[in-house]
Amino acid sequence: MDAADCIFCKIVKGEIPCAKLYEDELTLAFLDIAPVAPGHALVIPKAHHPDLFALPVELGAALLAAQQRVGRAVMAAMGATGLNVQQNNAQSAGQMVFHAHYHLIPRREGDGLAL
Ligand code: DGP
Repeated sequence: MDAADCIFCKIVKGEIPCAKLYEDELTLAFLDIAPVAPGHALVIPKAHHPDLFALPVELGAALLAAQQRVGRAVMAAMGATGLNVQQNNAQSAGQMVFHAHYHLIPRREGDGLAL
C-alpha cells in the first residue's frame, strides 16, 4: 500500500477526522478508533513508512519523545499506573494499518487486559 491509499496519511492530511492528542513537526498522536483500554492512543510518524523496519533511524528520537509525552498524558488522564507500548509489524504479527505506529495502552492493576 502506498501513501495515497493509507488511512493514517489521510489522518495526517486532515482528510479523515481523528481525536488528536498531540502533534509536532514529525509526529502525530490520536486516540485509537478501536481501543482495548480507555485512553488507548497511537503515535505515528507524519511521513509514510510502512513499518518499523522502514523507519529512518533519525526519526527515532522524535517518536520516543512523542511516546513519552503522550504516554504520561494518557496515564494521568486515565488515572493509570502503567502503560504498554505495542508495535506490530506485518499481518502475521497483527499489523492492520501499514503505516508504522506505536500503541500506547494505559494500564491499571487488575484491569484484566491480556496483551
Ligand atoms: P495495528 O493492528 O497495529 O495495525 O493497529 C491499527 C490500529 O489502528 C487499530 O487498533 C485500529 C486503529 N485504526 C484503524 N483505522 C483507524 C482510523 O481511521 N482512525 C483511528 N483513530 N484509528 C484507526
